[in-house]
Amino acid sequence: MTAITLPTVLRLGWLDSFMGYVVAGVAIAVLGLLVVVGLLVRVRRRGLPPTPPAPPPAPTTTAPTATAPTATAPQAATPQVAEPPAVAVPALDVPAPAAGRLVRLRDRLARSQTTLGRGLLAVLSRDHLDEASWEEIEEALLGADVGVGPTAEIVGRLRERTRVLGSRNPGELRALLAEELVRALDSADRSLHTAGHGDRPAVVLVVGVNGTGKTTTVGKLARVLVADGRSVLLGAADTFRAAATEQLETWGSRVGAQTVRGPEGGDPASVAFEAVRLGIAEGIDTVLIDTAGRLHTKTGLMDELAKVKRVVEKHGPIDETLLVLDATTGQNGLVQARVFTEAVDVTGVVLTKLDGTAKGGIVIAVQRQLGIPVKLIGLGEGPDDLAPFEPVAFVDALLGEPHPQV
Ligand SMILES: Nc1nc2c(ncn2[C@@H]2O[C@H](COP(=O)(O)OP(=O)(O)OP(=O)(O)O)[C@@H](O)[C@H]2O)c(=O)[nH]1
Ligand SMILES: [Mg+2]
Repeated sequence: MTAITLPTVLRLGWLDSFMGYVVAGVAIAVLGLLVVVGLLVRVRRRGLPPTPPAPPPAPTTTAPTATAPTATAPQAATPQVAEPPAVAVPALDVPAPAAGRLVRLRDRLARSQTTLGRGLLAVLSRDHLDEASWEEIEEALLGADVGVGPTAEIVGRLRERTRVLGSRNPGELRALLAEELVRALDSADRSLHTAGHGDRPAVVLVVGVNGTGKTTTVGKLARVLVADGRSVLLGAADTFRAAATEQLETWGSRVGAQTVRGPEGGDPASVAFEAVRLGIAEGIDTVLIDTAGRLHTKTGLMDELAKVKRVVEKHGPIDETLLVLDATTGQNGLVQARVFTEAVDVTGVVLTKLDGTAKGGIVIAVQRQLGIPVKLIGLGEGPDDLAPFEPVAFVDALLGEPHPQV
């Protein structure tokens, strides 16, 4: 037990005042610390980029050259880049891979199957194939838009082979027919040149008359490329309609691709040029350029496209020029196609709307009459309804029922 003596009391008094000093000291230290922390936070804030300003109000003017102004906006005539919005980024789509799409989408060719597949197989399965039967087969092929030359060739070979083989088994006949249709489509290089060149992106120019599906195809193709791990930039060189640019931007934003746009009525070639320039600067893999399908005059459109091509090629050669044809327009599409092939070097055809026609045979006519390979086919309005064209799978879908081997 400790006795409380005078010296102890004196010592406690000293201790009290000492504790007072300690408390005061600690309070001052804490205060000082708070001031220092406050100052540090302010200095750090100054070093960080400013928080994004509130988006500028939507322009209310309807003047063709007035695009949404920003602090660093170039002149109205200069193409602008629409990036996916910085704030509240919507979840990006995850497109389906392109491989095997034709097989997955084969039922979209159902209408073609009815005309061509079932009709042909019914005739071919008859006990006796007389002259009238062969004429029916010819008519079925012509009716499916296969075209006069290829039809004569296919029927000629089929006649000869069935005669030699004496074949009447439906499975064998189907296989023979499939072989001849595939043969009519084969021997073309269908590879799509979309891989970048290291120092610059691959450039794909998409052309065709209005309404054939160019913008939709550019959007779908962007998805295919993104699904394959490529970076993609879109050029909205259809400055004929403002809505065309928005349509393209919507496709791009769904997969995180930027769109370079110009003012409505502006120079399509300068938009295309700027798109490729930005593609080079940003190390993009593939630049896809959408064009107008209509101008005031037809010759004007061809001149414009030739100019787009010339101007873009200042950056380097165009890798692919895809002509989009609407399969439902049948042989008319072939007439249009010739006009385009004269203006720009078409390297491949995209045949759209094959889901909406019984004339799937147009694929054969396009390739044989134009001498240009069909590289992609459109089988619907959905975002992933674009398939690489594969003759065997296509013919298989066209003929309907499965068969042992082609
Ligand atoms: N059924 C079907 N519709 C398609 C296909 N491809 C495109 N379309 C539709 O065709 C219409 C026209 O497509 P766009 O891509 O705007 O055609 P465009 O060639 O860009 O037209 P312009 O810009 O006016 O020259 C749209 O309604 C598309 O959804 C397809 O493969 N199948
Ligand atoms: Mg368009």
